[in-house]
Amino acid sequence: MMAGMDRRAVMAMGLGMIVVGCGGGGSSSSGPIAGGTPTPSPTPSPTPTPTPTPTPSPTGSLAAAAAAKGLRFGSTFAWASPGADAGSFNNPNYAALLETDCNLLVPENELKWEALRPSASTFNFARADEMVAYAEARRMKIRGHTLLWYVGERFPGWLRTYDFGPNPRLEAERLVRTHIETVIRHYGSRINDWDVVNEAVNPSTGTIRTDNSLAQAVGGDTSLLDLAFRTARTELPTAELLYNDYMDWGSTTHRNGVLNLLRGFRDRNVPVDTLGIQSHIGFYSSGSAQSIVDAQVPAMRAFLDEVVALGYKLKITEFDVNDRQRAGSIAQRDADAAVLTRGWMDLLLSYRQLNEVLVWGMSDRYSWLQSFAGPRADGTPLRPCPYDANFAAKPMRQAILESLEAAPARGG
Ligand code: 9MR
Repeated sequence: MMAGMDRRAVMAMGLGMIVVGCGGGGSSSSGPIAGGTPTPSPTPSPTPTPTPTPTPSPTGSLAAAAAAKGLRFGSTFAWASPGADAGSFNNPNYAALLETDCNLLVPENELKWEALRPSASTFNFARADEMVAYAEARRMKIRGHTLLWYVGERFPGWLRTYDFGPNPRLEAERLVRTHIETVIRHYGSRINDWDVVNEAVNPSTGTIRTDNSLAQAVGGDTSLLDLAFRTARTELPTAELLYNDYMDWGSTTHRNGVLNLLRGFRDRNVPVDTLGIQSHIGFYSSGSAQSIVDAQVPAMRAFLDEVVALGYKLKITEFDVNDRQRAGSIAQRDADAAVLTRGWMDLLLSYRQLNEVLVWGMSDRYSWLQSFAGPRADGTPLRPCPYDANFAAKPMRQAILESLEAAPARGG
């Protein structure tokens, strides 16, 4: 089986079946959802605050290295109450990583419909507000994720079974417009960078997803996506508006589908500025890490060339490396992951249209991948992030640093 097939299957499965973020990620505000059946969020039992571990001083700062090239570097973080063991600003170990390396943060779950909108008519911003305030107090930029995640399993329960009434199209438009206006008006230009639409393309077919209640209410066309971007632009004329998806390496059908969507946005004059490249890369075939990079880069480069030719900017929005299927010692896995990281970053950073690099978590301890699709065969935890589960810098962090240092400067 092709590497890309493996990956598509894994991602489609994961996003369609069970995605349970670990630590603060999934458990803080959006619970697991299995096969479209709403299940209540598990309430995590309180865990003691980890004893602060002396973290080996990493070289430099990723944010500083990025800034030297006119870029930003950042990470996701999650809401958790003080004392909880989570990838949160309330966890001093985790906050130290954010404050060392990031000048850009994105809430992992707390700005999603599932977290913000407990019912059609109510909104709850409490957790997201705390996170935005934390970032602002440290002069970090915050980006918003996401105003419309077009995957039914990711809708709040009420929306999955919603009665759209006699005119479903009008009601779907009203729900989406109300959501975007309410959220954007709440933050105003404090959040001026939004993943407006997330994952609207079916990776297996390359066509727009039709298997969610909103899509069905409008008959499966792209009108709600266009409406989402137009509403966001009206509310925030200067914002950077993204279409965000995981058409990463090995997924030709998905990439072609995203290209079609991006062309359609241009044809219809839909205000989309940037393609968010999630970058959940990993080991989906065997061979040396460098041979995996070499096999994947040409197709990804051809894709990116087409995206920028359409006038889009780029961001890496959710980088991590899935090493679930990679055999070997921990040292070898880390070295291999660093090779993948360097190959991916070098390719993406070679595009001056790319202005931000975000990882989907700083520490292995809280990565969503720890609970995604089961454990590794050898029972060891995955190592997808720049820092290990004890907050020590890994070769991946060094690879990101070196790639930022080697990147061409933007804006010159
Ligand atoms: O990491 C997130 C995890 O904690 C949540 O449970 C899950 C569902 O809300 O979403 C995860 O983040 C996803 C992101 O929002 C969109 N791209 C894929 C990410 C990993 O599934």
